[in-house]
Formats: sequence, C-alpha cells, structure tokens
Amino acid sequence: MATLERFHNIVDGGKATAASGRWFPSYNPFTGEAWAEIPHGDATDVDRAVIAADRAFTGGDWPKLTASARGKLLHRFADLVLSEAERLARIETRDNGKLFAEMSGQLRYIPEWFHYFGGLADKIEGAVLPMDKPNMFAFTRREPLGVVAAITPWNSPLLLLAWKLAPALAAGNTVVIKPSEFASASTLAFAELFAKAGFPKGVVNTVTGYGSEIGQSLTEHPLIAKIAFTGGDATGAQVGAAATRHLKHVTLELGGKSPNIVFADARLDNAVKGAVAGIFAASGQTCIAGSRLLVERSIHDDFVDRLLALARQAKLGDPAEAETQVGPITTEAQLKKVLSYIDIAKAEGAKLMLGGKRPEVPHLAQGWFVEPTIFAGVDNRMRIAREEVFGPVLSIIPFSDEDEAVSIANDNAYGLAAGVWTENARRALRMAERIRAGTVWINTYRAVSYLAPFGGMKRSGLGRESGMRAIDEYLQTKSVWMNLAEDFPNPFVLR
Ligand code: TXE
Repeated sequence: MATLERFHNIVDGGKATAASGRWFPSYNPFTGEAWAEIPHGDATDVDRAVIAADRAFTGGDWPKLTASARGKLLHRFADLVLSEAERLARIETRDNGKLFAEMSGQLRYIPEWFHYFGGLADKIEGAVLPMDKPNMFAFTRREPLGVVAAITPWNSPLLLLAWKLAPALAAGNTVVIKPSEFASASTLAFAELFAKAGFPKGVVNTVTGYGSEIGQSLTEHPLIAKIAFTGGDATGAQVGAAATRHLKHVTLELGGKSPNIVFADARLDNAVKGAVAGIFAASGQTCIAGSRLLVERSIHDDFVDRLLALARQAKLGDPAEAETQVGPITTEAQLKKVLSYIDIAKAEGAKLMLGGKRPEVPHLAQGWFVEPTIFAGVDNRMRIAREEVFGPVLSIIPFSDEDEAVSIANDNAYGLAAGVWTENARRALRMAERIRAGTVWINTYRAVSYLAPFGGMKRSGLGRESGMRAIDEYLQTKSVWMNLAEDFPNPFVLR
C-alpha cells in the first residue's frame, strides 16, 4: 500500500498533531482508497485550539493592529491563495472528488472574498448618536465577537470556509476551524498559508476529528463566542440548540430542496442546461441543488426529452481530468444514502427515466459513482420531493400555471434557492417576490458571488454570508456614554 500523506493541524501558529497521537484516514472517492492521514483530535485538541484563539484575541499583536493593517493581511492572504490555487485545487479534488475543472476556477475566485472583506475591514464605522439628554455625548463602537468556530461540510470545504473566514477576520475575530472528517485535507493546507501571509499566531487555528466526537466540546466551549456552521439540517439544529443553550451567536447554512421552475415561454435550450447545472454539477452534492424541476405542462414531454438527451451525454470519470463532467460521490455513506433515496422514489411510484444505479463500467467500478438519475411523474408530497438527497437525483414535477408553480415551490420545509426560466420579465419578477427562498436565479442557476448575500429561509438556515452586511454577523455594537456636565444629578433616578 502506498504511504499516506499526512496533513497537520495549525494551532497557535505552528503545525500540530492530535494530543492522543492518533490519525484517521481520508479517502479518495475516485479510487475508494485512503490517500491521506488527518490528526484524530478529541476534546483536548479542541481546548488547545480554542485557548490559542482566545489568547490571540485578547492579547498579542492581533488586537493591536489597525483595521487597515488587518485588511492588508487579508489582501496578502488572498494573493497567496491565488499563487497556490492549482495545488489546493488538486488536494480538494483528490479528497472530495470535486472536478478539478471546477476547483481550479473556484480557487482563483476564493481570493476575491478575502479582497472584498479585506477592503471592508477599515470601513466598519460606529456612529455619534444624536443625544436626547443635555450634556451627554454618546457614540457606538462596532467590535468583534471573540473566538469564532467555523464548522464546514465536505462538499465544498474551501469555498464555504472562505465565506466565514473572510468576514470573521476582517471584523477582528479569531477563528477555530473544524472541517468535515470526510474532507479535511484542503482546509489544513489552506490554513498553513495564514502564517505565511503574516497573520499573528493563534488568529487562525484548526481542529480535526469526527463531528460526533468533538462537535459538542467545540460548540459548548465557554470561550467560543460564535458558531458559523454549514452542513446538514439535522446537525445544524443540534448546533443551533447548543448555541442557544450556551448563549452564543450563530449562523446556520443548511440544506435545500430547491425548485428550478421552467415556464413554456423560456429559452428551452438554456433551461435544459440550467436543469443539468442545478442537479448534475458537483454530482448534486450542493446545498443549492435544483433537485425539484418544475415544468409547465404544455412543454413537459418535449422538455423531458431534451433533458434526457443532454443528461445522457454527461461524462462520468476521474475528477482530475479536464473532460470529466460528473465525478464521484464524496463518501461511501453518502453513496448508500443516494442509492437508498432512489429505492424510496421507485417505491413511491416515481417514474425512473434515467440512471438509478451505479455505473456498470470497469474504469468507474472502484469509485463511489451514481449515474445521473431522473425521475418524472413526481408528486410534491413524495419523500423524494421533500427531503434533501444530496446527490445526482432529479425529481420532475409538472405544473399548470404560475400560481400552481409558486404553491409547489413553496410547499417544502426548505427555502435556500430557486431558479425561474421565463422570457417574461414581469412574471420573472413576480416569481422572485413570491418564492420563499434566500436566492432566486432568473434564467441562470448555481451562481454565487462575494457581493451577493447568501443564506436560507425556513429550514435552510439563519443569517447571511457574503455581501456587505455579512460582516455584521461577526460584529457587536457597544454604546459609549460620556457626561459632559461638571456635576452628577440625583443618583436615585434613571438618567
Ligand atoms: O454533515 P454534517 P454530514 C447533508 C447531506 C448528508 C447529511 C449529513 O445530505 O448526507 O447532510 O452529512 C460537523 N456538533 N449535507 O454528516 O453532520 C461535521 O464534522 C458540531 C448537506 O457530513 O452536517 C462537519 O464538519 N459539529 C450539507 C459539519 O458538522 C458537528 C453539506 C457538517 O456535517 C456535529 C454536507 C456536532 N454534534 C452534507 N456533528 C449542505 N446542505 O451544505 C457533526 N458536525
């Protein structure tokens, strides 16, 4: 067996192994084999990382930096990430099976979050308050929260981490990162770059291990001020409960069952591509997957034929190769989960139009692949239409008019994203207003930007990432009062 590459945690500015000395394997989903080893941390490691972050928040160089100097560090970090983009992209591809073609672009885009929030660092302003009391001067200060725990999932480790780190650091917090046990390697390689960029020690720390073992010690740690979490909604609910119990700030980016809605007047060629982008890109392992395709009845059969023709051509293969379009499922457990949902859909009476199994070709046999799968004749009450599969499984639901499309779209516990395909601008804007989701894409799908707030309504989460306001999620306001009078009147009444 080939030797496994070892990745280390970053704690207090240096590389760290687990206190117990244990390691756990990380698997390459294309080969199904272990390729790397990650420190198997426990509560001791959590404590060590959180204490380092707290020390860096309360003393040392970080709190002494001016906001402009903090911003410059973020810009420098962004440039370093750009210079290491290809290496980081290769690690993530190997570790979670995401296409290198997508990752190399993503790693060139991730620096923009650090530039954007780096630029915002010295534009965080308090206000002088127009006082209603004589001889009183008051102003507000916008202050960081303290130590932020950034908990990330396996499907897009670095992008989702950047969404948390950039505003958290720009606001002056320190951070402990807990990546998913299923794909920790790219995060550890990324975290190494903070010291190179000149960040003081302890500002960015990592702790690796199983969420079930260390999640609780992290979310309940008394020195953690805020939890920024992306992951499944069941874990999200637990994290939210821990945050509430221990009175911590929290943002939760959770799952989705997003409707991608095609009207008869849409540019159908584009809409077909949009449907594919929604569910087969990243093998459907994205929180924004357009997993419910709502198609207007009058074009339904024609549209399904066109979609089948395009989806059938999707090239499954080694995610490291440029021509591959659909890579493997990241984990073996997730593979089983996706296959079990395919069985559920069949049992519920949905009509299997494409895929529905692991590919039966020798060169993909070792990998955790599922064929692009399409079910038609889905009823919105079926589990396949209500629950997040997190895989390349599409449910097609017909609708008759705008009202019915809205009602089906909104009849779901989640509210993360939606797509609307129409050439009618008034209808597009009406739909954008009526759909209960944090993001609505019109004639496009699966687009994100550092400029655009992102987050969920309903069970899809709390809070927003990206965009100017995201920094507010990492700040708190302090009011400062100063008495300008020479005396202090009656002490027994409220001033
Ligand atoms: O995610 P978890 P898992 C969906 C997907 C998948 C399911 C579970 O359907 O099958 O969620 O996946 C950490 N306290 N999504 O188990 O558990 C964990 O170590 C604190 C949707 O991988 O949500 C990891 O770092 N943290 C999703 C992070 O939480 C805990 C993305 C997310 O893991 C913890 C991924 C605890 N008690 C999966 N338990 C999306 N919508 O983006 C675990 N963790």
